Amino acid sequence: MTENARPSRPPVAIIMGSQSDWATMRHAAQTLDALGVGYDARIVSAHRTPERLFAFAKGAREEGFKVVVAGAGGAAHLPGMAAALTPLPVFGVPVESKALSGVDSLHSIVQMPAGIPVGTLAIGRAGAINAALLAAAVLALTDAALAERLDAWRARQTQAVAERPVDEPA
Ligand code: RP5
Repeated sequence: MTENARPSRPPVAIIMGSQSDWATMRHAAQTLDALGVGYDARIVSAHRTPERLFAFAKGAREEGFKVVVAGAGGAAHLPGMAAALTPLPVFGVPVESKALSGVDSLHSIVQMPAGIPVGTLAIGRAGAINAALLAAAVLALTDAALAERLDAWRARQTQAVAERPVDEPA
């Protein structure tokens, strides 16, 4: 297969520990959609599917991914284990857990030992959106058209902020 005939591979892998994480992680996907950045979203559980995690993370660079966005909740070992197994940048999203509101997820992801970094975002939707924005910013370093789309996205966000608050329906 020639280089041109090869189907284009998405640069971002969005992985999550469970189907239940998708309600949060879909915000990362939607943000990448808005920026025209390709992604592949997969369920990869560090605990329930460890072999799948190893296969994914060890092969992620060869698959053509450039950045990994990893969301998990509770005993959230997925981002850290993925970071241990791939040289790609990993952004971790702590999913809000029922029992401890995501503080458990945050602590599980953020306290990595020196040498294996995970760029850890906020708990929940904000973290998912910002992980996608960081992934896009990394890709934009070598993609001028994406850099322009990212600038435009931020400009639209700025323009959307009203100068004064209004009463909202209760
Ligand atoms: C974690 O356990 C997942 O990332 C998810 O946030 C949490 C609960 O998973 P389910 O029991 O809803 O599948 O591994």
